[in-house]
Amino acid sequence: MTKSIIGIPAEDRIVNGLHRNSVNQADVAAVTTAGGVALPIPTRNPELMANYIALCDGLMFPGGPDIAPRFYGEEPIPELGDTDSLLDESEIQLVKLAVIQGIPILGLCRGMQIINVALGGTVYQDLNQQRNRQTFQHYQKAPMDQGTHSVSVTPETRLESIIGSGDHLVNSHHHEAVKALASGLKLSALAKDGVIECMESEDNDLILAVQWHPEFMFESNEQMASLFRDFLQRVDHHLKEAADQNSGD
Ligand SMILES: [Mn+2]
Repeated sequence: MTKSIIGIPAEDRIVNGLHRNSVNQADVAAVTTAGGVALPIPTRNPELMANYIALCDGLMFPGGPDIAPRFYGEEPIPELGDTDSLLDESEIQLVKLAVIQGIPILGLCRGMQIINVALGGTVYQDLNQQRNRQTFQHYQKAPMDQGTHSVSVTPETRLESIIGSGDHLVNSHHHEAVKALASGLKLSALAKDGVIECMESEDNDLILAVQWHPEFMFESNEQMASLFRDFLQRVDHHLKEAADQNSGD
């Protein structure tokens, strides 16, 4: 049976002195367990993203380095971590193309932030430095397959239909976070300190993104696994719609 192809932008990592296009196996395993196949997308050539996206049925934006603040109109503060403009530019291109082409998106951690920036939103460069209210620990010291802080799911959201209402325990490995949501996106979960932990499309099923890392929890946590199954269902739904449109011509 044909399987949906999920593009995953690859980070540039230097291993033994060589640049490698790197994708975490946890991201690949999350996609394949949910029934798709994973396609790493090299990110050194942002101008080629239209060519790569033509090979993909869906896009998953993974965790990774900080985002260069120039992409949302700010100067870097001292607390900003590693950034890579080519990764940023490539992912921003992919998000914009996906929205135009109606290709479903799942964002994880940095992935959520870059989706928001691509669509005109902003992020905190450093939660502890830039947020003028109590901020809980979002860079956990616990193992990544264990949840450490809770998130409250917003009623009547797609997230609620996937993982259920109320509070859920999630892992957390970020010092940046979404600040102002881009237009077209709505809030779907908050941490108890008010940090935005999930966002989704306002008017369709194209975008869902979480600030945590379900790819490190899905093997032992059914709700986290269901985030990836829902993503593959959104991809299937889009493919069926596109096929119906073509056969109607
Ligand atoms: Mn968090």
